[in-house]
Amino acid sequence: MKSLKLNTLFITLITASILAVFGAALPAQAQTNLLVDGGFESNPLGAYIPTLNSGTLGVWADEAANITTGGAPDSAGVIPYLGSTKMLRITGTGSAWQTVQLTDLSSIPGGATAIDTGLETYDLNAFFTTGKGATGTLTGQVILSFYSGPALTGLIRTDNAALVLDGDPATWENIQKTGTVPIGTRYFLSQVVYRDNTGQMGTNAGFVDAASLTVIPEPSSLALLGLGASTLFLRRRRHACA
Ligand SMILES: [Ca+2]
Ligand SMILES: [Ca+2]
Repeated sequence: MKSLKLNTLFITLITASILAVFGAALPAQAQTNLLVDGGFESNPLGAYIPTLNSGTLGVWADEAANITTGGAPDSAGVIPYLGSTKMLRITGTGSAWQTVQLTDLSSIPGGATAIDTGLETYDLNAFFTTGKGATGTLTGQVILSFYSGPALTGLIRTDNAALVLDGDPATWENIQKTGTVPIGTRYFLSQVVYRDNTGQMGTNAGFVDAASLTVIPEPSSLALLGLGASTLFLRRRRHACA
């Protein structure tokens, strides 16, 4: 029994060492976007969906937001950052509006295991721009909340990053937040938020495109590295026994 515990400890240490050395070096282009329709190309928005609702799983839930291909006066000069047809337009009569999406890690093979190593980091990313004719101070924001339970229960932590936009509809500003994923996380709530300082955004519409949430190392990479460490260990054991 003692030997088994030592073996497990040894494998864990080797896996952790390999991850520490190679985990951060995984190429960015290999990462999978955990957000469904991060480019707002196909998701049929248009109706308000309560934002703090577990029904947002794998789908964007909008608060005063809709997808547009143009046509509205404020979308003139705004070319989608990603794709050719659609982007998210945020407008309304309040001071801050958003769309949110919930990601269930149990739907990702090995997702929970990877996070509970304590070595996983995230990258939440989106591009924002103001609409034509927007006035005042206009801000974009990305927010990521970590939950241990379903239906937004067990909040562990919330991270966010914000940027004052440049007021030019023709340019997209990138807002990015990175950090560690807390151990015990089972659900991510990703939010993209647009706000102004007037309290009434009607003519101050903003646009969001190319939202992505990625984690490093990916669960599949972790599983492969863990398998490699185990194989290495077993080979060493065989040599030692021979
Ligand atoms: Ca798009
Ligand atoms: Ca801009």
